[in-house]
Amino acid sequence: MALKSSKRDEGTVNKKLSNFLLAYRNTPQGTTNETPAKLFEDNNMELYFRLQEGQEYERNRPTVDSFWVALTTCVLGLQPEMYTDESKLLAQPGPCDIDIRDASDLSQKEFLERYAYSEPVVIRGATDNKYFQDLCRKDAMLKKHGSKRIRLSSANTYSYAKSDVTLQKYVDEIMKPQTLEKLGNETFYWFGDNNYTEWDEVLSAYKPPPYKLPGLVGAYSFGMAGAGTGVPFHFHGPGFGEVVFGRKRWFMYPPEQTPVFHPDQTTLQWLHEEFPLLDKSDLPLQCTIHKGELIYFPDRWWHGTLNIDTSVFISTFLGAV
Ligand SMILES: O=C(O)CCC(=O)C(=O)O
Repeated sequence: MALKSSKRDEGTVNKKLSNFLLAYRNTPQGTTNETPAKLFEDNNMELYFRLQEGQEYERNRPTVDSFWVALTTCVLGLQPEMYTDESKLLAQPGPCDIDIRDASDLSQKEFLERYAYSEPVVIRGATDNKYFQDLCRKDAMLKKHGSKRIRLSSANTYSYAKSDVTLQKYVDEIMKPQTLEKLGNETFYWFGDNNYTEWDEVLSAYKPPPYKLPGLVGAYSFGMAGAGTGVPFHFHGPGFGEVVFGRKRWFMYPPEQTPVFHPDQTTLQWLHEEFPLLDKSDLPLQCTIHKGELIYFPDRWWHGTLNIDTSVFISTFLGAV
C-alpha cells in the first residue's frame, strides 16, 4: 500500500523515497497488524534481509541504518553504494516518446513486423536477470574482479582513445559523476572491449533479450559508469541496451535525421547547451530506462546515452555470424 501511494508522488527520488518510508513506517503490516514504527519502538521485530540469489536469508536484528539500507536495496531496487545523491545529479529522466511494451504482450512476430526494422521500442519484463544483477553489484564486482584490467574508451563519438586500468582503480579514481566542464574526449568510460574469457562467469549469467533478427547473433558489451556520463550520438547495427543498475536516458534519431552535435561534446553538455535550442521538429525520440528494462535500437539509428545515476549496463549488438 505504501509503495502504491509513493508511486503517485510527484518529485525527486529523494522525495518519493521519504514519502514512501513515511507511509511504510505508519502502515500496519498484514502479519502483525502493527506499524513498523510501533514494532521498532518495541524492539521486537526481526527482519530477514535477502542479500543474494541462492544465498541464505541473513537474520538481523535491525538497526535504523540497516532498515533504511534494506528498504532502498530490496524494496526500491536501488543499490546504496551506487546511489548518487539527487542533489548532485546534473540530469534527470525526461519524458518517454518511444513505445513501451510489456514482453508478455509483445510476441516475436509483432517485434519483427513492427519494430525490428523500423523503430525503437522499450521492453519491460523480457528476462529475469536477478542473478546477473547480483553478480554485478559493486561490492561483489570489486571483491571478485577488482584486480582485473579493463579497457576504457573515451566517451566521444569518433576518436575512441583507450586506457587500460584495473577495475578497482576505475571505481576508486575515474568513475566519478560527470561535470559540465569535462569534454567527452577527456572522459574515460567502461563500456565494451570486454575480455570474454576473463569475464565469462559474469557474462554467461546474463539472460539476453529473447527477441531475434533473422541471420543475426548477439555480442555483449558490458560496463559501469558515473552519474551524468554517457556516449554522445553515434550509430551502428541494431541491438538492445539493458540497465542492470541505475537509470539511463536514451536519445534517438532515425538514420535520415543527423543530429546537430559536436563529437567531443558529452551527452550531458549537449542536453544543457543544444537540446533547449532545438525546434520541435528537431527533437529526438527519448526514453529513460530503469533496472531490468531493455531498449531496442534499429540498424543505423543515431543514439546518445546519459546515465542519470551511477549505472551498470549491458548492450547486445546484433551482427552477422
Ligand atoms: O550504454 C551506453 O552508455 C552506451 C550504449 C551504446 O551506445 C550502444 O549500445 O551502442
